[in-house]
Amino acid sequence: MGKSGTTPNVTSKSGSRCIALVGPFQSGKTTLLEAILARTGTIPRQGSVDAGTTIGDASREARHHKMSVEATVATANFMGDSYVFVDCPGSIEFIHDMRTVLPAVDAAVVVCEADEKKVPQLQLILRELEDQNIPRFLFLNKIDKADKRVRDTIKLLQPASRAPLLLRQIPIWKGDLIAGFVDLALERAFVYKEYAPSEIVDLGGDDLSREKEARFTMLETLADHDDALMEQLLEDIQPPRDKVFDDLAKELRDHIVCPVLLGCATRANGVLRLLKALRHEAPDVGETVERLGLKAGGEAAAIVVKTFHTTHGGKMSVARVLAGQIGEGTILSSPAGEAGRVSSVFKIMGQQFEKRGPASAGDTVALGKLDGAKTGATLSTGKQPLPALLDVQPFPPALAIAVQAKERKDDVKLGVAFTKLTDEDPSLVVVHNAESHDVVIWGQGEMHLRVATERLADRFAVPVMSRPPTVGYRETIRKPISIRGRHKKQSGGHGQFGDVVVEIKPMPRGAGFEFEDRVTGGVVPRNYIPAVEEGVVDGLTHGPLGFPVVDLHVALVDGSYHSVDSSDQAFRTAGRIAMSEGLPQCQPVLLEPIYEVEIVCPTEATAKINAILSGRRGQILGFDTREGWSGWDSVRAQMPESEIGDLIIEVRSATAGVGSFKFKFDHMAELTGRTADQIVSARRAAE
Ligand SMILES: Nc1nc2c(ncn2[C@@H]2O[C@H](COP(=O)(O)OP(=O)(O)OP(=O)(O)O)[C@@H](O)[C@H]2O)c(=O)[nH]1
Ligand SMILES: [Mg+2]
Repeated sequence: MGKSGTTPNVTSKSGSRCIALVGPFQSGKTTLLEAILARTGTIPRQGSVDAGTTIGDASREARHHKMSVEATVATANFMGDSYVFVDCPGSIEFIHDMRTVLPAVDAAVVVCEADEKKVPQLQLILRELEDQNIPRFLFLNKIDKADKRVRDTIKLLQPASRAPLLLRQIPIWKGDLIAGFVDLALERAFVYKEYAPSEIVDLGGDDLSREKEARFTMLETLADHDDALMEQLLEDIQPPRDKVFDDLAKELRDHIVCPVLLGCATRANGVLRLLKALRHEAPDVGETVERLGLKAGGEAAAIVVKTFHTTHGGKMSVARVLAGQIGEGTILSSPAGEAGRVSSVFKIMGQQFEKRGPASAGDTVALGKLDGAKTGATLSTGKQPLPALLDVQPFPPALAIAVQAKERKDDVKLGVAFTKLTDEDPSLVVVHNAESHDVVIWGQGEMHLRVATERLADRFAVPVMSRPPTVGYRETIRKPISIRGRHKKQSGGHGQFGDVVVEIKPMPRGAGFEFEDRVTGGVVPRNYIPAVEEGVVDGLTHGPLGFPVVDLHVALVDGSYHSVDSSDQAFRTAGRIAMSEGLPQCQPVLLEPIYEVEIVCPTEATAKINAILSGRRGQILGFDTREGWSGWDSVRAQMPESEIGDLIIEVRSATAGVGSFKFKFDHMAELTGRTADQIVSARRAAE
């Protein structure tokens, strides 16, 4: 490995590095990846998100929506070292793809903007990194649009980070624009060139004094955890440059600070300095193995960061190799069982895959045909599979749609496509509703579900239709009655005769259904009684309002039979008749499912959330500060299922995209009045 001319103290690294590009929605991650690829000579020309020409957003869905909808991997070389960058989506709806990537990376570059509205999103992402002890740089992007002092921006962003944000570069202003930067560790000034490396310039007098001051602030922060440095500062001794770089690297890796670099991804400004910082300061795979607690003996080990199914070539697992070597023919196991035999190893460049030789510790590659490997799985080659290193559970889904194949003949294909879709993205959940026969896809939001249906059509060739899922309404009764159900038919030879008297009465909420046999004297013979109960149950599937009937007690109290014409079938029909004639007289009433919902949101949005909940017939149960999250609240409420349907859309728009909620069924509640009438007439119309 060659030494850099400008930065002292290069430590030799082993293996390829894996770096995640993360950050709030639309902050410029994909553009930064493009700039990195162009700067490293990996691609001849820098593409743009707006023109749909980037490596990161090359998928059809990403180009269509001009946003990242999945993690994308690209491989590059810089100064003789190999790097794999994973461009993660910023939208909270696709955050699961980021969360499965993070454990495997050596460091993350958090791309952010000087935008107050995006601070909660930044906090959310930093929290993931902090919780997992992943070293992180902040790349303050879109510096070409800066309209406030960088120092003020840092103040704005600081509440999002637990570790102090350590400004490593200060801008050089030319009028209202930032024309370059001073690197505080190097003590050198650079002016930006469009699509070309920045040019070293002399520091002017004014900039020089600003540099001294900013550098001192940086050193002071570093000295908080370095007594020797603190002493030097107190004694006014200039620490040697090597010492400063050592401290920067150490404190980054110990998660004590979060260094901040400046740049503009669209013009590839600041990108070279970022790459150099990664080269000198980011940990290598050895440290990542330690962080993950991997204890491999001689065997090879890897973790799967992403899974996808190609249109023709079967399943691919993007994996980071942590130890040993994995090549064509390597048989891998996970704690869940055998994962399969690697068909080929591929170098990844966005949507392009190129066969390569065996991968060794540090490499991030695609492994072909590991049908038994799941995203997040720990793979290994030994006789005994290594224990799982991690378990990334998706956030609970928040929005659902019912789907069906546009063409009946595709039903089987749809089932297969669902399996692949949820294998790729476990934050989607497919549920078959036995009662309504709906196939319901649950996802993290509107765009997530839209992309899921687009993938069904584009990648798996099953176009689908979607609609809101059926709400689980029920009905019950308020008034007890007694009624006779009589079935008598005389046709040709054998007739049919069944005759029952039942008492129907309401039961408390949640009691369900009870049947009681109070027949005396054998007026309905024993052997027909189960048939009567079946008939009653038949009558409950579709009550007078159109919904299943619950919370009632039915007692068989009287009846009569015919020695020749009576049968199970005849008594079952009699039971059903008793219900269909009796229930409308029992004052039927609609029941709707009520859920308990817990919404978390930044405090400034809490009032808006309360208003949204009240506007949706919600009953606020209380609110509190969110545990462990400064500046966030948690609101609890009870809400009807029908109002939760698209609640997430409103919650997201009230919270700059970061609000989320959990819900669980609580109880069924009576619903009367206009809303109930509308539901009942909609049901009738649908039938
Ligand atoms: N002015 C300016 N615009 C930028 C810069 N970087 C990115 N953009 C623009 O910001 C928008 C979003 O850029 P992307 O690269 O797609 O951002 P992203 O973070 O990948 O977005 P998601 O993956 O969807 O979260 C695009 O219109 C870019 O052209 C920058 O440095 N300066
Ligand atoms: Mg992107």
